[in-house]
Amino acid sequence: MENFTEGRNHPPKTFKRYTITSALPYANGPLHIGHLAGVYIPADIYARYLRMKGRDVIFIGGSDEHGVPITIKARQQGVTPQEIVDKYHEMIKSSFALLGISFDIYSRTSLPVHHQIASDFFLTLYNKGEFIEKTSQQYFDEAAQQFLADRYITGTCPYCSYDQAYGDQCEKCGTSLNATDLINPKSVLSGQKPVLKETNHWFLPLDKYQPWLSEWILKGHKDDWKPNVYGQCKSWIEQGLQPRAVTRDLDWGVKVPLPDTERKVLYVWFDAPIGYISATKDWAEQGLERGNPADKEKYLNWERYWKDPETKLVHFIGKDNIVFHCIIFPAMLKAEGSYILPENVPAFEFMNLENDKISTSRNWAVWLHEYLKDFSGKQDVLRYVLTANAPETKDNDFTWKDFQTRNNSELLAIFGNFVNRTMVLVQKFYGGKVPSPGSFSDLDTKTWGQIKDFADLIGESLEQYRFREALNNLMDLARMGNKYLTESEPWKLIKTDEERVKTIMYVSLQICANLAVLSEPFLPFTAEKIRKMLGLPQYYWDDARRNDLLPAGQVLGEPALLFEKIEDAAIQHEVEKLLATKETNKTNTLTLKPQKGMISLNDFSAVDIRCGTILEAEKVPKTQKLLKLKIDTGLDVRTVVSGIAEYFNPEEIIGRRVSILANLEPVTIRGIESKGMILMAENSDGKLFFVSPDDGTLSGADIK
Ligand code: B3M
Ligand code: ZN
Repeated sequence: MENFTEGRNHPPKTFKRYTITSALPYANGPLHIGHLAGVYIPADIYARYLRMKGRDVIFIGGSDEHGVPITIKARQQGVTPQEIVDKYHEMIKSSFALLGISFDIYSRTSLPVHHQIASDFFLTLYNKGEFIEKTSQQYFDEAAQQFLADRYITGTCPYCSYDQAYGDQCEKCGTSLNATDLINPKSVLSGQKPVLKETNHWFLPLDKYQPWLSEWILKGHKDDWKPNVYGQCKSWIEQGLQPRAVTRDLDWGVKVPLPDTERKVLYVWFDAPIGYISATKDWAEQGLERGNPADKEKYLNWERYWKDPETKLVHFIGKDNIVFHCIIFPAMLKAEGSYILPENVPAFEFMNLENDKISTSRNWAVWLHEYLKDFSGKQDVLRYVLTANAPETKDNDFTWKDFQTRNNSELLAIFGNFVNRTMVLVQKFYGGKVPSPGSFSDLDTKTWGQIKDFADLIGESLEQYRFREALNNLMDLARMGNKYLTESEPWKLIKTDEERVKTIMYVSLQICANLAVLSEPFLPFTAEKIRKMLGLPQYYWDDARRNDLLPAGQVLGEPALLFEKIEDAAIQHEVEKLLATKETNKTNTLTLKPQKGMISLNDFSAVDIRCGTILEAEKVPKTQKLLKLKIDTGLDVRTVVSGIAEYFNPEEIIGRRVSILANLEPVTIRGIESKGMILMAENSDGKLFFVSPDDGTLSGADIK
């Protein structure tokens, strides 16, 4: 085991093992590229790299199956929360596997092992007197007979006036809120204004941990945590920390393990991070049952991954989760007393899509399961593009055009092209057998000398969580290979200097072998393809410090293409999908007008609305909007002038069923007497729709 430094002012620290966690996605929807770019791909690269360094690593993932996001989704779809989490857990888990995310365990928080561990954790803190119990007034929906936790309540943010802020957070300005801070609070369940009702909850007094957090983060991690992470923590701590409720009045979640707490559960942000611990136990239990017997000792001592100070704990998360992983969870671990703390929390910023924020509700996303269908076999292309363009230090943008360019002009033209040229030439010249090198030229010596620097170069970037830089360094190795081939021109020399060509091809093959080793964390599927072609074993990372991975005389497999060109048509297809989403969203967003004042039933019964049928329709000359309609109202056939010409062609609407306000006083429009009005529904963008009675109704039937 070797030492390495993280950050300038820290002494080199050696760790015996690594616990790498990645945020547990809510099992309430499929995964999209934002999740991947910001959390799972970097975490996977890091874990794969450390494993190749021969370190003892556990890489943890799992579904977050509690909390209001789940119950709201269940309600929207009219199914139980359990059905929601079952559906999405399976879907998420299998997409991760297909993308090659190499979790040691992908667990879920609805498992009994998690309920047990979370509940024990709560009890330990409770018994140590680490909580304060408080009675407070909380919003309650009388119609639904339910307290309104977190996202069950929306209203106007008191800080930025955003009118869709949640009861726990404003997603516009990022401020964390209490439901009682909201202006004009509204229940998501009934749409009504909720009432305040007394309830009691347990709070973790974060204020008590303020001095310690200040010391640990602001002094201890000033140099090794990313500036975006450190900055957020600093601002939280400087604002002053408040006690935070760790329980909720809800029916879905880990039950509060205390008497008389019937409809209370642990707050999802209390139980979810404990999910990392229970996932580790889940891993150990499964390992003992059907894992490698040689690892028995590791499984039995699974707690070392959480309690041994020689373990390095790293949380991969998106920036919206920083406070939970840097402040609240560490305070919980500290309060419990027997756990280690995260060494680093390399949070990423957000990935946007075609210049717009990714949004599940607006369906503005590239969904992983759809990508895997549309671009089957191209997992590494997505891994590559999302790493090359990772939102490491600022928000970034994914565009399909960039995706295509990076595939065609980088992966294919640089990486793939080099390996392919080498393989094809070796096949042609030597029937696929690695030649023995002759004496080295200056160019050979220089290239040979450079090959072995890449392992350390890329490794150092990865140890510092600089994934873009690391990937770029890897591509430099392929660039170097191309340059070497181009300058050496073996295809010309083969006619004049066969000995020299052997050396050139030998050196080129060694570069391919190094690429196979060093690309593994980033492009695991490609690395495996190259390994197969070259007949290489699974090397360790540091083997790539050697430049003679491939022995002379070894027989290679058939050359196969590593990457394919992505054609315009495939990109066009994706762009059109997004355009269609944009169109749907335009018509789907309705700005609601407030309800009008009350009328009596008497007022309403004065209104005579009938079912009618359009018999004739023609444009009113010299107007844009008006159609002259002949309507069969059942009572008579009459003329109505209607302002719908922008949305309907006269020919198309003949025979349409309509609702007509029959007893409206006639008016003369453009010299035509119009008797009545056709009822239309109007979207926010002014688009009109007929209010059509069912086909079974007869013209003249009353609408009341
Ligand atoms: N499920 C929130 C999120 O997906 C949450 C992460 C939990 S990590 C312990 O952003
Ligand atoms: Zn706000």
